[in-house]
Amino acid sequence: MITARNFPSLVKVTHKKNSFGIIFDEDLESIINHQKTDFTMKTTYLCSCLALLFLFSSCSIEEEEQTFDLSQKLVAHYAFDGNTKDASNYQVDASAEGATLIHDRFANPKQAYYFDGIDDKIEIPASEHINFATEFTINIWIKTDATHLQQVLYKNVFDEQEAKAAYGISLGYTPKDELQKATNDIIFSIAPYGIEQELRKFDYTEETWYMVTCILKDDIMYLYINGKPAVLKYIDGELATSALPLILGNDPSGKNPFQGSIDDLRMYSEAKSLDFIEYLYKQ
Ligand SMILES: [Ca+2]
Repeated sequence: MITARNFPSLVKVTHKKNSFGIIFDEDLESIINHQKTDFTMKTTYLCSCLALLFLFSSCSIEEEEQTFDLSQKLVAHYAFDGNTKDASNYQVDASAEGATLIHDRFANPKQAYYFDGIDDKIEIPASEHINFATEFTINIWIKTDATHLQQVLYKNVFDEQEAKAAYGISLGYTPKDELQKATNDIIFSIAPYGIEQELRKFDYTEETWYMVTCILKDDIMYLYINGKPAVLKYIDGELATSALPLILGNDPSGKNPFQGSIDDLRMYSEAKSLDFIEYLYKQ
């Protein structure tokens, strides 16, 4: 249920978690320090967002379970139930290169894909429907048994030399430290105008399934883990995506292979609500 408490005290910098596990880390502090000129505008905008959230909250039905149409604005859906077919209306089938079928989070055999952490990947052909510019929801289930840097999902920017994901999901390290150490981060990144922006949730547990939800809307990135809000961040700019395929399990360098299981990738051309994400988590 959305309440204003889901994203509390956004204009304050705090490292405490609330009951939903939200972390306001140095990213937010950095934004505040570096964007003083538009801070007032952002704060005003933020207040508007919170007011809207509260409004939606007060209008929601709290006692009854809501149901949602999971196909609404669905532009890609890889259920990985025995194959790499796209179950959305667009039918842009993917291809597995080395990745093999494995049991899913319900222990059903051959209902997800396993990546060996060496060279396995799945490629999704470039499609206009996943060339998001300003708004999307990406939902994916992952389980890993490693802590090193791993790329889960990567959609490249037009300029290949920049080698930054227009949007991506990765795991496991602190890239801005000279000494890269395992921090078991779940990382949602985008690169509007080639400037990399990241959201992180710390301390995933190995050999555990997680539902990771990444949303971009109105210049705000949102990261949800297991149907709960984890962290959000203001960014500026539109994404520029390329005609290159979307890669699962590595990045174009081939140097950051994912080791573990991936299942049920859904991509929506709109930002989904918290209620929707909670509903999806229960499926
Ligand atoms: Ca599956």
